[in-house]
Amino acid sequence: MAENGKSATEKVPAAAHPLSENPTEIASDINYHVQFNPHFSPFKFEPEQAFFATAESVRNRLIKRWEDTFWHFARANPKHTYYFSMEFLQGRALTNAIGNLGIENAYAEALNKLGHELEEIVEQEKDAALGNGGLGRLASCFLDSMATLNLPAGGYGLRYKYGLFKQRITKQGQEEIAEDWLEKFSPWEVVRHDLVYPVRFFGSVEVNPDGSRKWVGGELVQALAYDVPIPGYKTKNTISLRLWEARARAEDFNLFQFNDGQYESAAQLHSRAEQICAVLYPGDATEEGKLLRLKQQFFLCSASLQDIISRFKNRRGGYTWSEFPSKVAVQLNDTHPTLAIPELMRLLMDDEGLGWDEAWDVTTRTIAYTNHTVLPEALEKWSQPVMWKLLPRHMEIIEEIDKRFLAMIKDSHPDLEHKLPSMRILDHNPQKPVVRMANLCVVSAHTVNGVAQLHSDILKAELFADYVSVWPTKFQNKTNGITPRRWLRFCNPELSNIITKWLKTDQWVTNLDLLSGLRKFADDAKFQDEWASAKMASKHRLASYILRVTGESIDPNSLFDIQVKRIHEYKRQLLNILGAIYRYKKLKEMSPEQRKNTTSRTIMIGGKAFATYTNAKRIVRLVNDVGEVVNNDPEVNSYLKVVFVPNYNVSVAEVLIPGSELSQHISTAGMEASGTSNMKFALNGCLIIGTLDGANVEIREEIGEENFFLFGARADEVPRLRTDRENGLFKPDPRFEEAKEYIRSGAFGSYDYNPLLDSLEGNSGYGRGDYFLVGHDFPDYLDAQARVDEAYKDQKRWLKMSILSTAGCGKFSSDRTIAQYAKEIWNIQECRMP
Ligand code: NBG
Repeated sequence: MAENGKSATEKVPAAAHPLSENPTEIASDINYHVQFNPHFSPFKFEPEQAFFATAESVRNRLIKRWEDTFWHFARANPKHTYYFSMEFLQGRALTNAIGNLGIENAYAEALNKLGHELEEIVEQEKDAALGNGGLGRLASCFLDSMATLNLPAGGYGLRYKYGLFKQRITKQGQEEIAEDWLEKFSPWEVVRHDLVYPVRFFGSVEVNPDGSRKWVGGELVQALAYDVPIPGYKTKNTISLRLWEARARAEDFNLFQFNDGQYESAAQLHSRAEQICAVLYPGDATEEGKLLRLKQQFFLCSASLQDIISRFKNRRGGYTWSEFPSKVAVQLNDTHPTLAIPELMRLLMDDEGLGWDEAWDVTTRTIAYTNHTVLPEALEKWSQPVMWKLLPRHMEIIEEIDKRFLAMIKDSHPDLEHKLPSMRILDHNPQKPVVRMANLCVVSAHTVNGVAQLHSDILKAELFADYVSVWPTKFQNKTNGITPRRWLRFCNPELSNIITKWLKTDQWVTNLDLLSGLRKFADDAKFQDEWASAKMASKHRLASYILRVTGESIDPNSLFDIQVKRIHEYKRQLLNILGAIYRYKKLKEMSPEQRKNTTSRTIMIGGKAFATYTNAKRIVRLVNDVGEVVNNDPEVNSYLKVVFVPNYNVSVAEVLIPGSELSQHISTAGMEASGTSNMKFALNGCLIIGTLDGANVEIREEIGEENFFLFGARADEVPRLRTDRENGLFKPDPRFEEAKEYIRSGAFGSYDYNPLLDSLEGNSGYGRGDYFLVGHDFPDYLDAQARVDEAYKDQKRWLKMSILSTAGCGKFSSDRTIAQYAKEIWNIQECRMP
């Protein structure tokens, strides 16, 4: 691989062997990997062995294209975007890879010849869960779109040994278990021993005789690159997700101590290096935890920038630094990679000898920032003393940026001077001096964007309002999107086939707007029939999955109602479960005859709670406790089931979403920046019950308000409702009181849910006094759910709404989002492989 360090004019090596699409040849290729590239006994060919051999055979195809793409980019030398993200939630790769390469059928046939079913082999793969939720999955959807749109672009992240934990549900609720996705190995990554960079921590700053400064001493680790090839759909372009792993150097292993029997201290630097990429989001309640997280962030930024700079310097025809921003765009996925700003400044000034002004000009024209949240606890603030200790040179640079920002405001925006305490980067609060990472991003990035229109409006009107008059054109919106490949074409083949058949083209897979062509069939009885049977097939698949993982049997004829996402009070799973409790209580009060007139429902809730987030964990337990009672109550369990879906992740979503009929996106308005699962559900013909929050607003606009079950306070009403509450003006609806009382009565076991219920009481305070307005929205929510029940009784109408949901989702393709980033923020053009 010559992408780095070698000139692009060197000869492109020829492919070692032809990449056949003939099933017989593919089968022999798979066999070849079993025999000559064995990771197991070559005499075994169980599904697991078959998966690894199949994946390696697919990987070889990807590698060929990936090498060719890099050569092509190197020769064409276009501007390149690098997406910096602490999270990539890739999920499984096999179906996606053969799907994007258009060789699913050939592989299915080849595996058949070898006595295996593709469906079963695919299930062997562990999810690469190097992320938490929407932000990480968005990054992965973006990579798919960048490749598919033939953009010179790629991602930089960390190769965590343990990604997001595995969630096990016990009688006590959630238990976290380390998930070793690399237990065997990952067949998709290419280790790059040619790409190794030193990364420093701690140490001190030295002043050179000429006055320039230099960061010295401290602790050095090495960043080693692993490349994951990312194939585009129906294009040869295959880009890279480059993940860094931290390693200590051999010379840091103290052989003397080891031979002296001091094994632990001999390997101390090694184990400290290993900690860096050990886990995604290590707990940060302790000082050590905070330091480790900061180390992770800096490690990502430093290694990636050194790599970018080395590539820039090695490009054809030499370089001048002022050209850097016309060759390189860096996108910061939230504030986690903010240290890229002072690190780029440091590399340019201290290593490359640029002056402040020149370095600042290059940095600010290179870096752009996406904000993904307005929640105060998610806006990162790092302690100044910790930063001084870990990154002394960067703190000097941040101080200078802050100083120059203050001077600029005083000089050219004196009207804003009184706002400086909250606008500046450094908060010198003597109790807790911090660096405000979002402010550093806003001051330094050339563009700042939100992720849905409402969210971007809120950024301009509230969070970043004071900066708007300083930089009126800096703020943009880029409504999120999802890849139609993974989230419809591959996860829902039944529905995809019908769409292709009726649209008479499969072009919708790369031009999602074409789905609007389905509108004209929304009332067509034949089309509705086919639509309904595709949905039913997916519901059956989902029901068998639920049976397998929970032991609960659910009825595919009931309405499948799903809420899956990280468990958080603002996402209001509590509203959902209180609604379920109320429904259960009413069913209990009905006569058997009355029950027969109700709409049977299966409510599924899934998601992980952060290990130290106590109320979120109580919510998980409550859902399970409610399920335990409801599902075992013979009087009502043919009308209602409540199921907690354990260990929600990307591949579980691929089963749940196609089988869903109603999904809940019910956050307190103004708090969910965008949401992206709402788009996935709607794309798969699932109706939404939701608030006017995040991207719900735009989804409702696109699919038509009559096809969306809306309820709840609007974002602009929320502050007043909170004040009313503080002033004791809130009068709870009796149904809300009834549902809470039912829990208190012990109907769902003896666990003490008072701390959770107390969060819904009282008058004020974040997380208390019902900050998330569950009580306010509850009656409206129940009414909306009643409208759902009615609508479901009329299946023709429901199907029409379902079709119109899918038909209206064109806008939510991540291809559209990425095309907008490319044009409006990055200024990059497609660079397609011939
Ligand atoms: C999340 C938001 C979601 C949004 C995703 C992707 C963070 C910090 N933010 O609403 O909560 O859809 O980002 O933009 O994870």
